[in-house]
Amino acid sequence: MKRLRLNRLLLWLRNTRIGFLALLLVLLWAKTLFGYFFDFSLGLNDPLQYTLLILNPLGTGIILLSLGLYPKHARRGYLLGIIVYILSTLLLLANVLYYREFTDFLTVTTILGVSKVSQGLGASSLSMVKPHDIIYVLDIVLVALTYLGYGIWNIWRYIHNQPLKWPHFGLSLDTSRMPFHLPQAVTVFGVAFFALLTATSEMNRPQLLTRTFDRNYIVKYLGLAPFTIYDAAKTAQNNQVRAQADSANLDPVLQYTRSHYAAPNASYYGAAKGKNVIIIHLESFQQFLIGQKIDGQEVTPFLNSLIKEKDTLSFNNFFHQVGLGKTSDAENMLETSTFGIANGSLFSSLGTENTFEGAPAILKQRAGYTSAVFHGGSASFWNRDNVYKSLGYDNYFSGNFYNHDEKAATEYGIKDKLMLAETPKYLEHLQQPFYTKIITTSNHNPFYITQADSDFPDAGTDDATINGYFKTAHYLDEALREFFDYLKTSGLEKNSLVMLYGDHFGISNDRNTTLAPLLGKDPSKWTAFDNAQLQRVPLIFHMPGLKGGINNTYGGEIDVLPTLLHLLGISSKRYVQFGTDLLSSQHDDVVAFRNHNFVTPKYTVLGSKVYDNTTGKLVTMTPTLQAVITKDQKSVDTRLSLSDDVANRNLLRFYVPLGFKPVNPGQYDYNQSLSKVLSIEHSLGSKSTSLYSKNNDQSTTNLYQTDAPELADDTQPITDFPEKVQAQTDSSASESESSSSETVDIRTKQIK
Ligand code: GP9
Ligand code: MN
Repeated sequence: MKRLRLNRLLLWLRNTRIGFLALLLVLLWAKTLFGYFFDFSLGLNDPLQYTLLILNPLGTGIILLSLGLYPKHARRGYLLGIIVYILSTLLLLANVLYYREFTDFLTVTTILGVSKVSQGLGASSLSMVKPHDIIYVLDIVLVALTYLGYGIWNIWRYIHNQPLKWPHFGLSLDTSRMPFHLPQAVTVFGVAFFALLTATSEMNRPQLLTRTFDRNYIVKYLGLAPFTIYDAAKTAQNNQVRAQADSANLDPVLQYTRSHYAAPNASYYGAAKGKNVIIIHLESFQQFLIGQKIDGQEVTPFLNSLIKEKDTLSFNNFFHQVGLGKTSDAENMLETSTFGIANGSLFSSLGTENTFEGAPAILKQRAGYTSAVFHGGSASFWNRDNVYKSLGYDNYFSGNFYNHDEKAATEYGIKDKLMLAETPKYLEHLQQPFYTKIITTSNHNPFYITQADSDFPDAGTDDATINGYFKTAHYLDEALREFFDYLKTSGLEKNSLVMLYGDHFGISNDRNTTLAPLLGKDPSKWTAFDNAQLQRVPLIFHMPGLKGGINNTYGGEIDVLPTLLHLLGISSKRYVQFGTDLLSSQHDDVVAFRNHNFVTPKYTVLGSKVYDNTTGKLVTMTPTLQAVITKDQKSVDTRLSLSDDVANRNLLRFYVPLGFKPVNPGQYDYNQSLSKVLSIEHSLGSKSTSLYSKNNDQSTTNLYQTDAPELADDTQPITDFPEKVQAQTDSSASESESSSSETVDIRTKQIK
């Protein structure tokens, strides 16, 4: 019985058009799953994600292959199916090769070779071919070879006047008429299946398509073909908006930013001239954590003591201004002093193609800074692997450069103590002065941490997210203490300006009433005003000799770049920046939120509601007050809409500030970041200013003390470079050997 059924199935696959297309679907599905599990690392976290991943090639496969059912002529239908199959296979294989080199998926601009940022699928990707890649193309190659063989044989037959013969692989051409509406029914089934998967994905990862966190995510949830189609649609849309813009659109922008400019404060201007800049991105870190106690224990004892130091300047009315792009919006504001976009993430949607006047480029060109980002997670999250090039970052040490093992990993990277402890082995080789950003990740929703990592008391609410938040924040605080200790012992502290900032909320508004009692507030009296006050995040500058204190100025992330540039003694006047120096007497203290709400030192304005900051109550409106609020709202609206224009229409391509050399993103290859810094260090010889060189070619990594439990058994050598990047030290050693008469083995110089 069973045998009979199997036979019937085989006959159906062989003898009907729909059966043949189904066979192609199964083959394509199998190949795609092979790619998903053996070539891509998609970071699967739960059974639902596995299920979605396994099913996602089917939805689009059915839709695309169903095209082969429509043509009346059978041959055309078969041919269409085969074309779809070959193109899908090629798309898969091209992505496999590209991914192997760049740990990222091919975008349409990369495929078309018009991207300024991404290297295309060039010769180097082809050199990444592995023996098992044959699996992707074996069937096509075998069929092609068989046809080639028959072709040659047929030439012989033709010469000898014999009739030609072609292979049929046991298939017979099904020329029967398609049953009524069958093609439509199959397509509709495919669409419904795809829609079901998309809706389930959206439940597992809300705002998947609006926020575009990571290309990895879209492939993981929806599949490779939908990602490519989605990317093509977004690219076309962006191109259309850009094509309509011209340099005249820039006039109102320049008019605004020039008149809005705030001159520096003489007592701070240049206070950190020539110093290294070390920015520490405190993930999801809100201001209320500072000074907060749980069960009588300080959540952030280190930061609490840091802000009391005489050479620490911190801000306690500093607000995050992010939208859907969260971390990436914060980074964008800090690096460019322009806002994120209204819908989605500017980094993800526009960061590859847009022109920026980014902090790393400004600092390199004005003051010779070397720049680098350190982040223990996937390089492509928030499209960072492309955007950092557009911003002019010289180096990007992402997850591949860190030793990950299961114990070290978090959803977004590796645990902060390990990540910070591993960073100096790269940091010490950067030429000084350097501009660096270290992105922490442990303090991220769902704020999960093991007992071994944090024995901080439980906050005791009935919300595990809130309880976890204090524990992960405490863990981050301990990690910071270890990092600062290293800065001191290695001598970096005295040459560096360290800046710490919280990127955005960790506790979302819907949880705030549960949080309220811990903050000494009555949950029944909690209002939208209170939510807005929790948009405060820390901003802390620390540098020996800096005039410290707690500053009450109202400001936000948009204001950081002009503040920082002025501390470094670099005027920000010539750049298109929407923020103003927080230390300037002309600073604009109307803080715009991304949704056009705003806060001033006196009022919090949420839509049509105006709250008094001192009472937290709605104000009684007077005509004079109304005039003030209307004026401020207008200024907020202008600022946001001009910034949106700059981003969406890519207006900075029309503006080159005095002396600014536009960044050429194509010049960076972040896979080579280690070999790059090592060979620069080596070729500079005694002129090298890296910490390593200044330390008589001795590594400082042994000075790093951490109590991370993962390192207690010392099985994980964090001072070693991970195998993947170890090869770079080999190649840069041989490069320097051939280019210099003095032969030095770089490996023995900097590995413990
Ligand atoms: C990932 C991390 C998290 O790299 O920056 O981003 P978020 O979810 O906070 O925007
Ligand atoms: Mn974040």
